[in-house]
Amino acid sequence: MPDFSSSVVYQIYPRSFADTTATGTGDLPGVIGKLDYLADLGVDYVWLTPVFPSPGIDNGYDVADYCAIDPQFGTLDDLDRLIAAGRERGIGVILDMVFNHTSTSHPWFRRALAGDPTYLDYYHFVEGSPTKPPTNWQSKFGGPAWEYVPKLKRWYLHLFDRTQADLNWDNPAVRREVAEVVRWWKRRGVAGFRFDVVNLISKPEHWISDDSGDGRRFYTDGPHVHDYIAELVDRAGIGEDLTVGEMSSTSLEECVRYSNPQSHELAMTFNFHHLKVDYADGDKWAVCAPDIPRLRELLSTWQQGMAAGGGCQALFWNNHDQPRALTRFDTTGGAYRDQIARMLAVVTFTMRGVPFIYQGDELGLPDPCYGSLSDYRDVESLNYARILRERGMSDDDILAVIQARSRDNGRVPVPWDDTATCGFSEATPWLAIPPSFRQLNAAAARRDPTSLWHLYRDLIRWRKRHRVLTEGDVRFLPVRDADVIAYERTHGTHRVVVVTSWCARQATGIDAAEVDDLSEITAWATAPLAAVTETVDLAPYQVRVFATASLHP
Ligand code: TEU
Repeated sequence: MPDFSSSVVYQIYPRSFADTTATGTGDLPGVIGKLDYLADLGVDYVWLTPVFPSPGIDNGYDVADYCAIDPQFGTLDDLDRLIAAGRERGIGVILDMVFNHTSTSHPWFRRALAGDPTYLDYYHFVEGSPTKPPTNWQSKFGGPAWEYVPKLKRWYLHLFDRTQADLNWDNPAVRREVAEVVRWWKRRGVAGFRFDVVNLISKPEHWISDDSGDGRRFYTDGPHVHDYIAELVDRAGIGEDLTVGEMSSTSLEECVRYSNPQSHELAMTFNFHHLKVDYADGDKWAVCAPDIPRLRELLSTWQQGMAAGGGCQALFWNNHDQPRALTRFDTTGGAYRDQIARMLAVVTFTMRGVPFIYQGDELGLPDPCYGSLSDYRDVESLNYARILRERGMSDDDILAVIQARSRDNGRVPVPWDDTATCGFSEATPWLAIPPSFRQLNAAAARRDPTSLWHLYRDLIRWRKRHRVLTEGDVRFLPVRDADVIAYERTHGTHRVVVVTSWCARQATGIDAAEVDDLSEITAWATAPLAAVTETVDLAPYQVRVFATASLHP
């Protein structure tokens, strides 16, 4: 399996990227039109979240046809043109394959509903009484994970929305079908694949209720998941391509196995533990300040553990499901937005793994903080607003939770210029663009050589030039302050030390001895650099980078 550690992936949420048809939603020609922008930034791959025909209940993660393009995004011809235009610029296209479930509008599910036994066996249909679901499992979007179909006198499993029915991977026919879908896209020239919640595909042999949780312990990293993934990769012939599995509530040991080349499974994995350090008691809907010692422990455990086990991690702070990291790690309400954005960027490009940029990271987009619940669109947000209301929470408190947690935070259309709709669309955008985004537009960022955008561009180039950043060992360093995280990368005689502050006060970072053989890279400083005497000290949310002289940009 090739080593992807010097590659950089840029994630596009096409609906919110660029609209060429004045519909208010982005499309594939919009992506083609921005390829020069992406080539200039220096990325190697673009990952498109699903663009397949879909009723759109979960914005495309409810797929109704795996081998076509939803007309709202364009045509198959547009995708072919995107692949070709990307190739001319050295950019590969990664598609997002959602195989844990299909939309209930998918022909397979429709045939199942019509009672066809072949297709009933494509899903998890279980006979039973209308009042008693097979288990007490909960959907990840809230409410029970089972839906009753009176006509069939059966329940079907849906770990997400009720319109997203889980596929039965124990059925060999299902495994053949999905492998064939991947082969079909690969033949069209697709360079890689992201597999949505792929560690949930293997369900337990028996349906058992969970007396101590929501059921996830029974189906997360389930009994045959490694075999099924290895089989899929082999059959589809994608062992040499960039493959990344999205792993829900997983463990380090499992991710080592999914991504160690010897397992012949995936090139890398996403995990989310580092983005739950602001969940009170692990509850996404209970907001608390980020726990930085916990973040340090997680980053160090995963970075060092993946290295020790020969696994590979996707490095990311944002995606289409997450509130923007620069807002969630900011305890001051926006005062240090630029500093935090720069600090997160440096961390992304100096850790071990494969860096992923999510659209708008390079512009420093914050959460939009809409003023009303009616501004939010996401199915998960709307479900939870209802659930929180049923639990007796006040409207103001619900709005505050949704503002902090909604997946729409990451889905706001990209501001390309400072016009009323920010150059995203000539129509009203499907999700409102807050006026403040006008100042953060891409055109202005590219004109300003000191902008965050240029830092991203510099970091991409810098990482590609130095093996210490791609192949080097990683070790977390002892810190003098609970809100500091520091680590070193080493490769032969080369060494880089990164010291970061995650708080809005001055902090004492690490002992000066850790950097006494290195010199500081001053080009990316976000605040005056305190002299290094006994310790390396940090201004609010500052990042300081020290490196062997030959590594300086
Ligand atoms: O997300 C998986 C997933 O579980 C989440 O990130 C989810 O949004 C969060 O845990 C809820 O709190 C993937 C996709 O990225 C997401 O957009 C889809 O909605 C989901 O799978 C279902 O396909």
